[in-house]
Amino acid sequence: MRQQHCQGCGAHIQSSNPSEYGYVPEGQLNREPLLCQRCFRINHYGRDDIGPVQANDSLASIEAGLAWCSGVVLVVDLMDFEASVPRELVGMIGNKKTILAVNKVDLLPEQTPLREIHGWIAKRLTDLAFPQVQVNLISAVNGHGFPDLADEIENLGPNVLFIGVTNVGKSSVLERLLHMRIGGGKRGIVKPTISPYPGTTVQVSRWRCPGGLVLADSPGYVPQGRVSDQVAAECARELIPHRQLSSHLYPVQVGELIHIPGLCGFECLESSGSGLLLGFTGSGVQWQKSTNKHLKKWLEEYAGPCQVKTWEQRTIRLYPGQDAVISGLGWVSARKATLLLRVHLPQGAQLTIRPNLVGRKK
Ligand SMILES: Nc1nc2c(ncn2[C@@H]2O[C@H](COP(=O)(O)OP(=O)(O)OP(=O)(O)O)[C@@H](O)[C@H]2O)c(=O)[nH]1
Ligand SMILES: [Mg+2]
Repeated sequence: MRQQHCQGCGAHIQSSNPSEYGYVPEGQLNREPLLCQRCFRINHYGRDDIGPVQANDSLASIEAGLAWCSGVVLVVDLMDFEASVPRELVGMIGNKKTILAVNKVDLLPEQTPLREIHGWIAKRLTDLAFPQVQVNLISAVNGHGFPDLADEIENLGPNVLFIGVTNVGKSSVLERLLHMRIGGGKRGIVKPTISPYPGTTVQVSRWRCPGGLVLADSPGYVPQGRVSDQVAAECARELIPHRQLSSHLYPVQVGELIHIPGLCGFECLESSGSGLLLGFTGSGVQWQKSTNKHLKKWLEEYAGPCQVKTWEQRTIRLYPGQDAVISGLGWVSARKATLLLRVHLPQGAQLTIRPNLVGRKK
């Protein structure tokens, strides 16, 4: 018998275990198209009863997808760019024809010129020794950049795989394309399952489009060092950016602290002048200012839902016009003075220093 797959998440269909992926009660197996119980519940109640796909399983599925496809759309999240382009994943793509679709540009502050963001991405890709690829800035929420993306996809050959780390919006991008001319217009009620939780898509799922084109969704590659992956689901929901980026400007002096309660802190050890730190967030958490006298209270004794248990400290020098990014959490940007900062962050979190994403570029 031919193996059946859930249209929403790609999982193999089974009727024996409701607490595993792909469960459909026996009486409903002849429905067309098939949607598993987990996808049904995510779509209707916003609840994932089984949880994220495991890293090893998603890796095996991504490898199978890469062996099948003629070209790749690598979807990345502009709000977490560094975690979105892991070396291993880029290595796996190898020489396949690739488009880099930089998603979630709707979260940028309105006055940000996209021309500057293009330049910033080109520079980041060079710094990260990333191969030269076509870059498209898009938003699956408001449709920005989709006509151009659809045109570029036509150059990738007949089998196109959407690939990327978890939660960057692969399924959302695919869904929007399926509604466009390239996807043959509206595809009925079953669509790729989208959720705010990382690890929703389970296996490669293929969508046949006019002219023989096949677009395929894939499970997310699980990156290392993203704080939102290391915390409980209710906390991850708080941390993942979902609204337009906002920034708060804090003058900082030696002995002062910019922090997100219970999650991270940037303590000022030295300053070359009257320094400023801009704290960026587009999520449910907020930056605050305090002094290092209260560091323990705000970081270690804070009892919010996201309390970190094991801490790590790093000392960095941050120059004006640079961001210090904690993957899956947020970033601070230095202005006016060079600051020596002691960073308190969750153990294993990725800390990156980069040219500033938002604000005037050199
Ligand atoms: N603001 C904003 N949110 C987006 C955009 N695209 C996707 N999202 C949101 O990002 C979250 C993840 O979207 P998915 O499409 O499920 O992401 P995915 O990459 O398929 O995730 P996995 O299957 O878990 O790997 C959802 O809450 C989406 O609504 C976008 O362009 N802008
Ligand atoms: Mg998905």
